Amino acid sequence: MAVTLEAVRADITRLAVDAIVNAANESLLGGGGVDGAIHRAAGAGLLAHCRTLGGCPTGEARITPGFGLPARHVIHTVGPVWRGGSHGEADLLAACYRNCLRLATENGVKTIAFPAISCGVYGYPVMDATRIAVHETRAALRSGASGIEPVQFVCFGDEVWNAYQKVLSVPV
Ligand code: AR6
Repeated sequence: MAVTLEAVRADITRLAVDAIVNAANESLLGGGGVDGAIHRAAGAGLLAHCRTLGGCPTGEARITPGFGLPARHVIHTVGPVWRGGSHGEADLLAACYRNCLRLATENGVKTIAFPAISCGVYGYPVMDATRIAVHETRAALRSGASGIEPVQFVCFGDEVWNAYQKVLSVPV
């Protein structure tokens, strides 16, 4: 059975789902964009916990509690910085989605929300990133065994929203 993928316009820090995904950097110690918003909303406990993790390489993911957030968990992943496309960016971005969904499954997460990883400061072309997000998510959850349902793609701004409208409307 195909998993439901939804594009939503929201501030990810407000969503009461089992897990929200953070587009972090390798330090896991916070930053700007969605990372800054998540740390501000979660409170100091999240940063203290992240300090114990020793960072996270690009393409991988780590899970923490949500602390002051409505979400129970935060899954932190580090997207690639866009450097023209010939530096393994697509494989690394795909690995982010796969590793987040693997951690979600291992931790009993049933509802999850992703931001547009790498589409802000890291400069990934939005349409390409959106195709990867949707393709990898469908592939990872195809068997239905994870029980994850639904997956929300949180769109902050018109460019990301329009890209998800286009990509999700293509029949599979
Ligand atoms: N809710 C949902 N999406 C958001 C929110 C929010 N509250 N705020 C921003 N976005 P970015 P990256 C969108 O730059 O490109 C940080 O400094 C934003 O509009 O947050 O992966 C980290 O520490 C964009 O579409 O992440 C890293 O150093 C998307 O989230 C670096 O930025 C991702 O934009 C990571 O860069």
